[in-house]
Amino acid sequence: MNNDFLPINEEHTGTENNQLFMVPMVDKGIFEQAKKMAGTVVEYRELRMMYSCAIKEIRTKFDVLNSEFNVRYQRNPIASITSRLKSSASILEKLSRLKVPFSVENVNEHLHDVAGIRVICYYVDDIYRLAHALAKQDDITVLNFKDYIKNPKPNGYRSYHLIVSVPVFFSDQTREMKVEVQIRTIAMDFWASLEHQLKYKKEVPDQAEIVSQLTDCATQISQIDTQMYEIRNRIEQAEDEPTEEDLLLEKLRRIDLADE
Ligand code: 0O2
Repeated sequence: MNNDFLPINEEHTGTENNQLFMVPMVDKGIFEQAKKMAGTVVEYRELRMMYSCAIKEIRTKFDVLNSEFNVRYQRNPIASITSRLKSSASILEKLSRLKVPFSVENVNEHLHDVAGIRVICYYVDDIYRLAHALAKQDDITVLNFKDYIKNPKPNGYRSYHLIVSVPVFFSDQTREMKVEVQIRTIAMDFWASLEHQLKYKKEVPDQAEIVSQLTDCATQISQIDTQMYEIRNRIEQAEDEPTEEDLLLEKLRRIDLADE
């Protein structure tokens, strides 16, 4: 172990919610910043609460879009939504990487991914539809976006990323809060989750070869996404003319859906 590194805790890996995690190791600089963080605990907790509320705002927007698409187009574009608040250790690590000292102001100013939400879609076209629908909402400001679907990372990573700002209304103030939104298909998410795990499994032998294989898998997954999209379009186009009974049942189904 590098002597410059001090563990916050004992160094170990383990499982939490069935996911591999590593307790982060911090250098002496970060250790001092951690003490500073602990000193501003009330202010810092309040900031985390605000980010947590911003996640709720964005999540609700996607829930609404999902319900609307269901009623209008008879299918859900969203398979699932997950969210996370960046851990304090990761915040310190990232600030240190940016060579910015810890302060509540610096977290707000320099970090764009304290609040993160991940939207998993079935089909690629739904990713763009949802991103566009979110971006054009009056209270949303798009600060940045990255299209890793049209321009995948060299390792094959594909996803659509947006950094948005959303107003959150508190009892005594309104705050514009930044949220990182990642939108990807189930297939893209499957790949990204495995690749992420691999990064932390330092003991995996022949890592370079595995990384190269993963890049091949990413290409295959991209082809599967395209094929599934084409199959869906063909099925939708080939659908029979509905009978009167079908139309009536569909009407009833839509009435029920509007309640959800
Ligand atoms: P976590 O724990 O998921 O939040 P930055 O965010 O500034 O560090 P960058 O390159 O400007 O880096 O942001 P980018 O490219 O938008 O990537 C941010 C997030 O996308 C990452 O967050 C990952 O969640 C995901 N991501 C990006 N590249 C990859 C990749 O190659 N593989 C996988 N599995 N995920 C990726 P964090 O902060 O790394 O982690």
